[in-house]
Amino acid sequence: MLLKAFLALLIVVAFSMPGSVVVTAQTKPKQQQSVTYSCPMHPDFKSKKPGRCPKCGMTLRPDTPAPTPTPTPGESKTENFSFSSMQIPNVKVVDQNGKALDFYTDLVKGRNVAINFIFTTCTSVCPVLSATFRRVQVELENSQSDTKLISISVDPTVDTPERLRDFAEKFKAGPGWTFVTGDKTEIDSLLQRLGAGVGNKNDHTSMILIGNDPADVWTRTYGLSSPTVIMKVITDTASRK
Ligand SMILES: [Cu+2]
Repeated sequence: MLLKAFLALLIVVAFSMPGSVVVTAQTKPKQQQSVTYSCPMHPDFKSKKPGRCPKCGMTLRPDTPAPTPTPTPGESKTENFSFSSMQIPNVKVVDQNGKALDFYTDLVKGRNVAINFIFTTCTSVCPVLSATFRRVQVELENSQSDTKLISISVDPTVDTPERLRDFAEKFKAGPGWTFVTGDKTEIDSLLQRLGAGVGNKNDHTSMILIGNDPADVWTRTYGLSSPTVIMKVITDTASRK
Protein backbone atom coordinates (compact mmCIF):
# COMPACT_ATOMS: atom_id res chain seq x y z
CA MET A 1 0.00 0.00 0.00
CA LEU A 2 2.70 2.40 1.06
CA LEU A 3 4.80 1.34 -1.91
CA LYS A 4 1.92 2.10 -4.29
CA ALA A 5 1.46 5.54 -2.79
CA PHE A 6 5.15 6.17 -3.10
CA LEU A 7 5.13 5.09 -6.77
CA ALA A 8 2.17 7.33 -7.48
CA LEU A 9 3.97 10.24 -5.90
CA LEU A 10 7.08 9.45 -7.92
CA ILE A 11 5.06 9.52 -11.15
CA VAL A 12 3.44 12.82 -10.24
CA VAL A 13 6.84 14.32 -9.45
CA ALA A 14 8.33 12.93 -12.64
CA PHE A 15 5.59 14.45 -14.77
CA SER A 16 5.80 17.84 -13.15
CA MET A 17 9.55 18.02 -13.69
CA PRO A 18 10.99 19.98 -16.61
CA GLY A 19 12.23 16.71 -18.11
CA SER A 20 8.64 15.68 -18.77
CA VAL A 21 8.38 18.31 -21.50
CA VAL A 22 9.51 15.62 -23.90
CA VAL A 23 6.54 13.47 -22.90
CA THR A 24 4.14 16.35 -23.34
CA ALA A 25 5.57 17.17 -26.72
CA GLN A 26 5.14 13.61 -27.90
CA THR A 27 1.51 13.36 -26.91
CA LYS A 28 0.59 16.77 -28.27
CA PRO A 29 -0.10 15.83 -31.91
CA LYS A 30 -2.83 13.47 -30.75
CA GLN A 31 -4.57 16.28 -28.92
CA GLN A 32 -4.52 18.52 -31.99
CA GLN A 33 -7.36 16.72 -33.68
CA SER A 34 -9.22 19.83 -34.71
CA VAL A 35 -9.87 18.52 -38.21
CA THR A 36 -11.97 20.74 -40.39
CA TYR A 37 -14.00 19.60 -43.35
CA SER A 38 -14.58 21.46 -46.57
CA CYS A 39 -16.45 20.99 -49.81
CA PRO A 40 -14.40 20.06 -52.90
CA MET A 41 -16.65 22.34 -54.92
CA HIS A 42 -17.06 25.15 -52.41
CA PRO A 43 -13.69 25.31 -50.63
CA ASP A 44 -14.92 28.37 -48.73
CA PHE A 45 -17.39 26.21 -46.86
CA LYS A 46 -15.81 24.86 -43.68
CA SER A 47 -17.29 22.59 -41.08
CA LYS A 48 -15.98 21.06 -37.84
CA LYS A 49 -17.97 17.88 -38.53
CA PRO A 50 -18.08 15.54 -41.52
CA GLY A 51 -21.21 15.64 -43.64
CA ARG A 52 -22.44 17.21 -46.81
CA CYS A 53 -22.05 20.65 -48.32
CA PRO A 54 -25.25 22.69 -47.78
CA LYS A 55 -24.70 24.39 -51.14
CA CYS A 56 -24.21 21.38 -53.43
CA GLY A 57 -24.65 18.27 -51.31
CA MET A 58 -21.20 16.90 -51.99
CA THR A 59 -19.47 14.87 -49.29
CA LEU A 60 -17.19 17.11 -47.25
CA ARG A 61 -13.52 16.24 -47.31
CA PRO A 62 -11.27 16.45 -44.24
CA ASP A 63 -8.66 19.10 -44.63
CA THR A 64 -5.20 17.63 -44.32
CA PRO A 65 -2.89 19.12 -41.64
CA ALA A 66 -0.97 20.90 -44.40
CA PRO A 67 -3.77 21.81 -46.78
CA THR A 68 -2.90 22.22 -50.43
CA PRO A 69 -3.30 25.90 -51.16
CA THR A 70 -6.12 26.57 -53.56
CA PRO A 71 -4.56 28.56 -56.37
CA THR A 72 -5.93 32.05 -56.45
CA PRO A 73 -7.68 32.74 -59.73
CA GLY A 74 -5.37 34.61 -62.05
CA GLU A 75 -2.25 33.37 -60.38
CA SER A 76 -0.14 30.64 -61.83
CA LYS A 77 2.09 29.87 -58.91
CA THR A 78 4.33 26.92 -59.31
CA GLU A 79 6.55 27.26 -56.27
CA ASN A 80 4.15 25.49 -53.92
CA PHE A 81 3.59 22.63 -56.27
CA SER A 82 6.31 20.27 -57.28
CA PHE A 83 5.38 17.75 -59.89
CA SER A 84 7.42 16.20 -62.64
CA SER A 85 6.68 14.29 -65.81
CA MET A 86 8.73 11.53 -64.18
CA GLN A 87 5.79 10.88 -61.87
CA ILE A 88 3.42 10.08 -64.70
CA PRO A 89 3.06 6.35 -65.21
CA ASN A 90 2.84 4.96 -68.71
CA VAL A 91 -0.24 2.91 -67.88
CA LYS A 92 -2.50 1.29 -70.45
CA VAL A 93 -5.66 3.33 -70.95
CA VAL A 94 -8.53 3.44 -73.42
CA ASP A 95 -9.91 6.59 -75.03
CA GLN A 96 -13.51 7.52 -75.88
CA ASN A 97 -13.14 5.79 -79.25
CA GLY A 98 -12.07 2.53 -77.66
CA LYS A 99 -8.48 3.03 -78.75
CA ALA A 100 -5.84 1.51 -76.47
CA LEU A 101 -3.17 4.03 -75.50
CA ASP A 102 -0.14 4.29 -73.26
CA PHE A 103 -0.98 7.24 -71.07
CA TYR A 104 2.36 8.99 -70.91
CA THR A 105 3.86 8.26 -74.31
CA ASP A 106 0.64 8.70 -76.31
CA LEU A 107 -1.00 11.59 -74.49
CA VAL A 108 1.58 13.61 -72.59
CA LYS A 109 5.09 13.11 -73.94
CA GLY A 110 6.37 16.15 -75.83
CA ARG A 111 3.11 18.05 -75.36
CA ASN A 112 1.40 20.82 -73.47
CA VAL A 113 -1.57 19.36 -71.64
CA ALA A 114 -4.40 20.28 -69.29
CA ILE A 115 -5.85 17.35 -67.36
CA ASN A 116 -9.09 17.26 -65.39
CA PHE A 117 -10.85 14.49 -63.49
CA ILE A 118 -14.46 13.59 -64.13
CA PHE A 119 -17.04 10.83 -64.21
CA THR A 120 -19.99 10.70 -66.56
CA THR A 121 -22.74 10.12 -63.99
CA CYS A 122 -21.65 13.07 -61.84
CA THR A 123 -24.43 15.57 -61.39
CA SER A 124 -22.55 18.22 -59.45
CA VAL A 125 -19.12 19.48 -60.48
CA CYS A 126 -18.33 17.49 -63.63
CA PRO A 127 -20.87 19.14 -65.92
CA VAL A 128 -19.41 22.51 -64.93
CA LEU A 129 -15.82 21.31 -65.25
CA SER A 130 -16.59 19.88 -68.69
CA ALA A 131 -18.47 22.93 -69.96
CA THR A 132 -15.53 25.04 -68.81
CA PHE A 133 -13.08 22.72 -70.56
CA ARG A 134 -15.05 23.08 -73.78
CA ARG A 135 -14.89 26.86 -73.51
CA VAL A 136 -11.14 26.58 -72.88
CA GLN A 137 -10.88 24.38 -75.96
CA VAL A 138 -12.60 27.00 -78.11
CA GLU A 139 -10.16 29.62 -76.80
CA LEU A 140 -7.23 27.28 -77.48
CA GLU A 141 -8.44 26.79 -81.03
CA ASN A 142 -8.85 30.54 -81.49
CA SER A 143 -5.34 31.21 -80.26
CA GLN A 144 -3.93 28.31 -82.30
CA SER A 145 -2.49 26.77 -79.16
CA ASP A 146 -1.22 23.21 -79.37
CA THR A 147 -2.25 22.38 -75.79
CA LYS A 148 -4.23 19.15 -75.56
CA LEU A 149 -7.04 18.47 -73.12
CA ILE A 150 -7.38 15.23 -71.19
CA SER A 151 -10.30 14.18 -68.99
CA ILE A 152 -9.61 11.14 -66.86
CA SER A 153 -12.55 9.16 -65.49
CA VAL A 154 -12.47 8.62 -61.74
CA ASP A 155 -15.12 5.94 -62.24
CA PRO A 156 -13.54 3.65 -64.87
CA THR A 157 -15.76 0.66 -64.06
CA VAL A 158 -18.91 2.53 -65.09
CA ASP A 159 -17.32 4.86 -67.64
CA THR A 160 -16.91 2.66 -70.68
CA PRO A 161 -15.46 4.22 -73.87
CA GLU A 162 -19.05 4.43 -75.22
CA ARG A 163 -20.20 6.38 -72.19
CA LEU A 164 -17.22 8.67 -72.51
CA ARG A 165 -17.99 9.23 -76.18
CA ASP A 166 -21.58 10.21 -75.36
CA PHE A 167 -20.29 12.49 -72.65
CA ALA A 168 -17.75 14.04 -75.06
CA GLU A 169 -20.50 14.66 -77.61
CA LYS A 170 -22.72 16.21 -74.97
CA PHE A 171 -20.00 18.75 -74.23
CA LYS A 172 -19.12 19.21 -77.91
CA ALA A 173 -15.53 18.07 -77.34
CA GLY A 174 -13.44 18.67 -80.42
CA PRO A 175 -10.31 16.85 -81.62
CA GLY A 176 -7.45 17.29 -79.17
CA TRP A 177 -9.60 16.49 -76.17
CA THR A 178 -9.12 12.90 -75.04
CA PHE A 179 -11.34 11.14 -72.53
CA VAL A 180 -9.57 8.39 -70.66
CA THR A 181 -10.79 5.25 -68.97
CA GLY A 182 -9.40 1.75 -68.56
CA ASP A 183 -8.81 -1.02 -66.14
CA LYS A 184 -9.67 0.17 -62.64
CA THR A 185 -6.31 -0.83 -61.18
CA GLU A 186 -4.41 1.04 -63.90
CA ILE A 187 -6.61 4.14 -63.65
CA ASP A 188 -6.43 4.14 -59.86
CA SER A 189 -2.65 4.07 -59.96
CA LEU A 190 -2.67 6.83 -62.57
CA LEU A 191 -4.95 9.01 -60.43
CA GLN A 192 -2.79 8.33 -57.40
CA ARG A 193 0.37 9.38 -59.21
CA LEU A 194 -1.28 12.52 -60.56
CA GLY A 195 -2.33 13.45 -57.04
CA ALA A 196 -6.00 12.92 -57.81
CA GLY A 197 -6.62 9.61 -56.10
CA VAL A 198 -9.78 9.33 -54.00
CA GLY A 199 -11.61 6.49 -52.32
CA ASN A 200 -15.01 7.87 -53.26
CA LYS A 201 -15.57 9.17 -56.77
CA ASN A 202 -17.84 11.89 -55.41
CA ASP A 203 -14.84 13.35 -53.63
CA HIS A 204 -12.78 13.81 -56.77
CA THR A 205 -10.71 16.91 -57.18
CA SER A 206 -11.87 19.88 -59.24
CA MET A 207 -8.26 20.82 -59.94
CA ILE A 208 -6.82 20.96 -63.43
CA LEU A 209 -3.29 19.68 -63.76
CA ILE A 210 -1.49 21.75 -66.38
CA GLY A 211 1.82 20.69 -67.84
CA ASN A 212 4.47 21.52 -70.35
CA ASP A 213 6.16 18.16 -70.77
CA PRO A 214 9.19 19.23 -72.85
CA ALA A 215 10.15 21.78 -70.17
CA ASP A 216 8.84 19.55 -67.35
CA VAL A 217 6.90 22.45 -65.88
CA TRP A 218 3.69 21.57 -64.08
CA THR A 219 1.13 23.58 -62.22
CA ARG A 220 -2.44 23.32 -61.04
CA THR A 221 -5.42 25.56 -61.22
CA TYR A 222 -8.97 25.45 -59.94
CA GLY A 223 -11.20 23.80 -62.55
CA LEU A 224 -14.15 26.01 -61.74
CA SER A 225 -12.26 29.21 -62.46
CA SER A 226 -13.27 31.17 -65.53
CA PRO A 227 -12.00 29.89 -68.91
CA THR A 228 -10.00 33.13 -69.19
CA VAL A 229 -8.13 32.42 -65.97
CA ILE A 230 -7.50 28.81 -66.97
CA MET A 231 -6.30 29.95 -70.40
CA LYS A 232 -3.82 32.30 -68.78
CA VAL A 233 -2.35 29.49 -66.68
CA ILE A 234 -2.19 27.23 -69.74
CA THR A 235 -0.50 29.92 -71.85
CA ASP A 236 1.98 30.80 -69.09
CA THR A 237 2.88 27.15 -68.57
CA ALA A 238 3.21 26.44 -72.29
CA SER A 239 5.55 29.42 -72.74
CA ARG A 240 8.00 28.16 -70.12
CA LYS A 241 11.32 26.93 -71.39
CU1 LIG B 1 -17.91 15.24 -60.45
